[in-house]
Amino acid sequence: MVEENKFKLIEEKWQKYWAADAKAMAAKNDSDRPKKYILVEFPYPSGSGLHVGHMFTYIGADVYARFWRMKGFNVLFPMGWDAFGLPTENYAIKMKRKPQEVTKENSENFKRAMKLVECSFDWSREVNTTDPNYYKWTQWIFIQLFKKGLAYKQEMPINWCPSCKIGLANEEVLPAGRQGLAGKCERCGAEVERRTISQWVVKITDYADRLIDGLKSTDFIEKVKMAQVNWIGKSEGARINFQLSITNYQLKTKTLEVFTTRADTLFGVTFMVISPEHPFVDEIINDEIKEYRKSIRSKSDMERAELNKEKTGVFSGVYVINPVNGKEIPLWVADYVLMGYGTGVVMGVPAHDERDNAFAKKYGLPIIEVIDENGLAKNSEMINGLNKDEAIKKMNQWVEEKGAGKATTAFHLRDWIFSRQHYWGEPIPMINCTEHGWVPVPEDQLPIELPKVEAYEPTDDGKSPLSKIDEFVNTVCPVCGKPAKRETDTMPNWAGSDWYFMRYCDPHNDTALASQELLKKWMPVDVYIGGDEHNTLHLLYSRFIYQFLWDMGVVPKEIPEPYFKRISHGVILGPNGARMSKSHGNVVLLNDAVEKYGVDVLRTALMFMGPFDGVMAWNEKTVMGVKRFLERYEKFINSSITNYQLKNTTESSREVKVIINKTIEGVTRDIEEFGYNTAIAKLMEALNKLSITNYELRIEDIKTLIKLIAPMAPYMAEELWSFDKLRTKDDVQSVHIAQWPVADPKYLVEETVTIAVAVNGKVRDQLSINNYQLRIKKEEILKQAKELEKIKKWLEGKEIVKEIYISGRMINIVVK
Ligand code: ANZ
Repeated sequence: MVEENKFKLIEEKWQKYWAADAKAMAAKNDSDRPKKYILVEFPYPSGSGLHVGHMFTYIGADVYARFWRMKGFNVLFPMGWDAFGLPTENYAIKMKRKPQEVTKENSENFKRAMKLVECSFDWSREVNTTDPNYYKWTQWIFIQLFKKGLAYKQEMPINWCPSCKIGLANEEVLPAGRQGLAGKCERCGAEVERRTISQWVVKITDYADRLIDGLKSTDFIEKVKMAQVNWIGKSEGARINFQLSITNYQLKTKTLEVFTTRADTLFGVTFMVISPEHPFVDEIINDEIKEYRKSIRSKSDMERAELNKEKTGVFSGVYVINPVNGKEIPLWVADYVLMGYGTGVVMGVPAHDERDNAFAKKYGLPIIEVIDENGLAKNSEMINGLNKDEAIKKMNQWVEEKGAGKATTAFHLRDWIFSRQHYWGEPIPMINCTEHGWVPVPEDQLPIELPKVEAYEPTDDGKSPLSKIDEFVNTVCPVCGKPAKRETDTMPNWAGSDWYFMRYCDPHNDTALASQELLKKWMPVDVYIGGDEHNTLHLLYSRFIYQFLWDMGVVPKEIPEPYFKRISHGVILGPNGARMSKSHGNVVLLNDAVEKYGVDVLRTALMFMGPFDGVMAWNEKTVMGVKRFLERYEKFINSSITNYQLKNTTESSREVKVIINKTIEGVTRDIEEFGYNTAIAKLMEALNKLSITNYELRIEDIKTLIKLIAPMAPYMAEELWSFDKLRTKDDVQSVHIAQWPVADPKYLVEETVTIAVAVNGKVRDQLSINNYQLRIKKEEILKQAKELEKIKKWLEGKEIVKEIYISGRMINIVVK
């Protein structure tokens, strides 16, 4: 495999062989082996040239899938295309082409690339969200949401990007804290405006608690759980009523309700703030407030909520009464209070809340402290001297007893704006009848296909381009048969990816999104590999849709959550350390890399560059190092095979057995935990040890070495595996379905490891333990260290303040 062309020959040979035998890799619906559903986020097939970074994640997932297949599992490892969305639409408009064609081209391109690097996806289950047979079910799900009252149409202020001509979800507007970018469109960087349009909204907030609780039964990495919990943002607090002062008797409204998490600060309230969009503001509107409303129209929620932004507001002319002390306080209208959270009204506690403080200072409002330096309540009558939690509890009780309020929870999670005024998305399957209002398309008429048209540019008036197509718009009401109009909005990008993992279980079903039986067979996804950028929205939306379908009985009762484990993959940067992209001029094109190094080297090198969840720069040196390693590995196995022929009666020595079994043990453990870089390092180490000493290998050990490298370097492994000399009659044809080796414990007990034991940084003794004891608990190792005679002496009469253990190397006990 040293010479390039030999490489190519090997690749071609096995490509043909594997293509003919693709079934061996495919998931089997009727196998009784244990199943393993390995899911990697399906890509948005963009049109830009594919580079090595694009393939990093898929290769990493593929190593995992190959490994579990060899471990005897019935592995479901599918792939598809999340192909609706703006980038394709924008690109198609620019190139004056049809998005359908562009999508087809791009996904074929991606598929070719994935095949090129030998990702062993089960292509018989490929899905494409833009295929009418697929989005029929995306539309069906929407209708079920509507029927259960979880989808409704509402006039909403939305973020409007004047350049993309699209409504953006809050999360698609760049957040505060990004200097100069806050409030701009995530995709094009244009300044986002506020507009009010009638939109479909999905009530994900009904599931807020479930989405938090459900996490308990999953094994997501902690960072992902936290991201979900924070996004949902559950806040325990209270709603408290403030009466309008008697001087406002002419107004219809008599009380205003605030949401607060700090009822304990009620005595420190010196003003009240209402969101400019609050309906009450209409009752008291005057020129000044009108002017103020106008001035904030283009601000995004993120900008308004930002802590260190200059606060603005106007006095409303109205006063309210603080229920705890009967004091009259002024009501202000200010945009730092958002209509979408809590009640849209806030009690201003300038002594203890940062934003209220800035506001009070600017407008000369009084500041009253109600918490002392020890965090205890003061100036607050019935709760004086209590700590925060006690004070909140007692005050909430007091408020409830007086009928002035109620303890409640608020969520930061917002309902999900489900309308886009764009062409390239799933049509929302609803019909508007003047008599019957919104009526869903009868299910037997699904899918409502996106009409194939010449012009689909978004329009300035904010209407979907579909609204210009009369044949699409005009229809009849399913209830009364009279003329009616179709909804022309399309679904957001997230719709198709909400349930694709279910479709993979049963991709060709045309009577259901997937059968119960096959969902039961394959769900939940055992491991879901994805990018950090999808830890909030995609993961929440798809968990919500799954939970909703679970409630409807569409998915099996015994599987309440869709994903068991979720892990994040890393990113490959360009050689200069910047994100690999055309605009940075640092791309390593996939085709070039494959041409230059071959697939095995590319795969193994990518996996060796760093931890699978890390951020690492492409490094030519690493690639060359890995290339040399694979060449040596192959050569070593080749010569071992030759030796074996000469001395086929010899047993491997105990030394060889120890090396081999330790390697099996380590590589297996590492791959299970996505530690590909360390698994490869262990193979390198094994090769070094075995080759320096000229040990002779028995046939089983040779096979083991081939199997251990197979997930990373599939071609080389297959080529070596195919040597006639190695074969016995019950060997399977392909190494990729051969049985993964299992370490024999009798060879694992070896070597002593010495750990330096220090007290206050000075080494005082050593602890000798067996290397397999290294896997015992840290506490046990520390205990043994503290029992060493010399160490005991140093610890006598001292208090241990800290114990540091650097695995396998050093212990430091800090005493005083
Ligand atoms: C008085 C107070 C005193 C507050 C204090 C905080 C600290 P989380 O934790 O995020 O739930 N708030 C309530 N509704 C709001 C809205 N619509 N827009 C902006 N701010 C709003 O935050 C809850 C706190 O945020 C509430 O508790 C309220 O201010 C404010 F020392 O009430 B607090």
